[in-house]
Amino acid sequence: MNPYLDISTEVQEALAAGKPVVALESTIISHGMPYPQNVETALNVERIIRENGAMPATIAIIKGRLKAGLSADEIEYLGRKGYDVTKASRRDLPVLVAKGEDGATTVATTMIIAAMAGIKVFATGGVGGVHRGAEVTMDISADLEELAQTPVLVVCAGAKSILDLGLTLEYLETKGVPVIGYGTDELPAFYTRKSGFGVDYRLDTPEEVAAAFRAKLTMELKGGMLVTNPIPEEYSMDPDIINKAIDDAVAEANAKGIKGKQTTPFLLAKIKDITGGDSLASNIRLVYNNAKLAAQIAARL
Ligand code: PSU
Ligand code: MN
Repeated sequence: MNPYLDISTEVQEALAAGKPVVALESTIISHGMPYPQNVETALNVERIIRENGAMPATIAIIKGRLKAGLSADEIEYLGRKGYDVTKASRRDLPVLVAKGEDGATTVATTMIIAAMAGIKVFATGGVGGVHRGAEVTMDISADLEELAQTPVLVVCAGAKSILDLGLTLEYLETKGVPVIGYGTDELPAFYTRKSGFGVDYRLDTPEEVAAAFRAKLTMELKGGMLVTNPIPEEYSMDPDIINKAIDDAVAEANAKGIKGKQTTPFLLAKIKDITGGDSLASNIRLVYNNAKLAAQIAARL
């Protein structure tokens, strides 16, 4: 086993017994939501995964250790510490580990640590992608490169239009990452069920998704799979309101010269401010919805 990796006892036992396990990220805890909703959501997500017959493994870096499976105290610690925990993508791992620091894992890093631990399914809210204006800034999330090379299935609610959704799909196509619409032909846009962009394949049951990913693993095709699960209708937002909030947030980020790893957290926080917390409520609901689907897929894999 990787000498930097700690797998919690219950996650180890589940893996050894061949039981379904679902990985969860921690950037969403430290950077994606305010305290205390972040901790409450993270604990609820774990409960939902258990209720659906799988073992949750929240992933983070704590004092330089790569953790698969956190205690409630560790989740509380990351949630309280918030932005003071370094947002850790692939390039951040070596220095954080060597210095014994904490890191909140993005989709990319969560995939890396999940793969090290032998976990194949991961649930989150939104993935990183190709940012608007990337043809000049080259701001393309390391999440996409990870999906291209690490064999973990990621369940998300599509991508927010803080990204250029068309370019994000093109990039995933180039990298050979299947983009699945769960019960939909259209890429969901996180807060809304529709984006105007088509997915590669529509699959309607956890069995079908598990079968497709199993085929990918068996063929030893490099990389993961992106399952996009639309937010439940009752929690979805008015597209005009949310798109206006996103446009305003992107304009402010550009005016302030926000760059690099700050961009995504800045935009997420702005959107929450502009919509007065409605987007946070939707965000929480879609994460629960993804956790449930990921547990169902993991159970059939
Ligand atoms: N998009 C969201 N919510 C999030 C993130 C992205 O809608 O919480 C987080 C995830 O952890 C994702 C990361 O992996 O931001 C991507 O950051 P960047 O764009 O800097 O790669
Ligand atoms: Mn970026």
